[in-house]
Amino acid sequence: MSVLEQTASEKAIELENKYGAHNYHPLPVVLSKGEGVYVWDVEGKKYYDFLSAYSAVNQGHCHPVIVGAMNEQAKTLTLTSRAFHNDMLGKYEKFACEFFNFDKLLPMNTGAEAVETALKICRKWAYEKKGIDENEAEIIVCANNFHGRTTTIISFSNDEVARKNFGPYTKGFIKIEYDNLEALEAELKNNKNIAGFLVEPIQGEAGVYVPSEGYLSKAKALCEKHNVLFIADEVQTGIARTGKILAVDHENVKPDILILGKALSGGAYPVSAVLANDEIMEVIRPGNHGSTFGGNPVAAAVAMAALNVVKDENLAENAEKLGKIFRDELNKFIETSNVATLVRGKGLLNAVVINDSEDSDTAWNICLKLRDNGLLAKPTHGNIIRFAPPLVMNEEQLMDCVSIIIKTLKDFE
Ligand code: IF1
Repeated sequence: MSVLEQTASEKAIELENKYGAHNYHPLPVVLSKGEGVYVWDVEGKKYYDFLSAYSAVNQGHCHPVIVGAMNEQAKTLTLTSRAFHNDMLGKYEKFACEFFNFDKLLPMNTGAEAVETALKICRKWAYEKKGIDENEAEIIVCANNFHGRTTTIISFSNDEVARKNFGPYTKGFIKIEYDNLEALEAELKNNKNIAGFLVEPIQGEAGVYVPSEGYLSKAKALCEKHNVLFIADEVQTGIARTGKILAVDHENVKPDILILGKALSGGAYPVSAVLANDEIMEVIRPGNHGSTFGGNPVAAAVAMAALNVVKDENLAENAEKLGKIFRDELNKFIETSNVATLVRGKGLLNAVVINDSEDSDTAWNICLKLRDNGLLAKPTHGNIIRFAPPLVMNEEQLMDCVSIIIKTLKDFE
C-alpha cells in the first residue's frame, strides 16, 4: 500500500515495526489521547480502556490532580539524584509510610526494580539478621509467577518465552505450587536457608488466579513461625485495584516487605517503592543500593497526588462495588454461554476464561472484535481475557461495557 493511502494508524504501526524492537505483539490500535476511562485512537475513535495499562492507570487517564502535580514539580525541580537531598523526598516517604503503615520506604522506578530491591533486602536480612550462611539464602516463589523481566526475575519464571536463551540464570530460588500451603510448609520445615517467600496476592499474568480464602494469612503465619520474610508483590494488585487499598488487606495480612509500582503514580510517571519496618530496612546502608531517578521530586509529587486521588475518590470502595456487578452480570451470561466458561477476580481485576484451547486465537479474535465495538482488552495467556478498567468508572459506564462484552462474546457462540 502506498504511503499516500496509509491511514494514520498504519503509518504509526509501520514506524514501530521498522524502528522498534519487536518485543511486543500489541493489539492493532494506535492511541493518541486518554481521559478517565476513555482512550481515543489516531483516527479519533473512542474506546473504553479495559486494561488500564495492566493496572497502572487505576485513577483514570491523565487525572487532572496527578497531571497538575507533575506539571508543577516539573517546572520547579525534576531531578537532584540522591547525591544531595531535596525538599520532596522526605515528605513523600513520610506520606507513603503513613499511608501503608510501614517505618521506611526505598524509592525506585519500575516494578521489576522494586522486586529486585526486595530480593536484595531479603537476602541481606537473611545473612545479617537470621544468620544464614553467606550465598546460601533461598527465596521461595510460586509457579506461574510474574514479577518482571530482569535476568534474576526470569530466572525463577516458568514462562519459557520470557526466560529461554537469557541464561545463565540466578540461583537461590525454590518454586512451589501457588495456593498450596502444604508445599510451602514442607519447604519451610525442611530447609534452614529459606530467607523469604515472594508471592502475588492474586496471580495477574497467570490469568487472574485468586487463591483460596485464608491462603495469604496462613502463608504469612507459616513464614512467621519459620522466621522467613513474607514479601507481597502488589505491583498489579495494589493501589485499590482489588477492592481494598492492598490485596493483602482482604485477609488483614501485613507483609514484611511490600512491593508497589504501576498505579502508585496513576500511570503518569515510573514510580515504584519497597516498604518495610526498621528491623528489616536497616540492613540497607549507604552504598548498598540506589538508582539515579529513584525518589526524584517529580516521582514524589506524582505519587502523593496519585495516592490522594485513591482516598479522595474512594477508588477501593468503587472497585469493590463495580467488580461485584461485573462478575454477577458475566456469570448470568455464562450460565447460557458456550464461549465463556467462567469469570474470576476481585474488585476490578477480573478475567473471563474462553471455551477454547490455550493455543487457540479465539481470545485474540474476541479482543479484536471488542476493539471494533469500542472496548480495549487483551488476552493474558491463550484463552483468558483480562478485564481491568480504571477504578474511576461509574456504574452506567460499567453496564455499557458489560453489554459491549456480552454482545461481542455472543458473536463467537
Ligand atoms: C510486560 C505481564 C502484567 C507485575 C507484577 C512486577 C511487575 C509486573 C505483579 C514488573 C509487571 C506488566 C509488565 C508488562 C505487562 C504487565 C504484565 F503481562 F507482563 F505480566 F501486568 F501482568 N510485578 N507487569 O504485573 O513491573 O517492571 O513492568 O514496571 O513486561 O509485558 P514493571
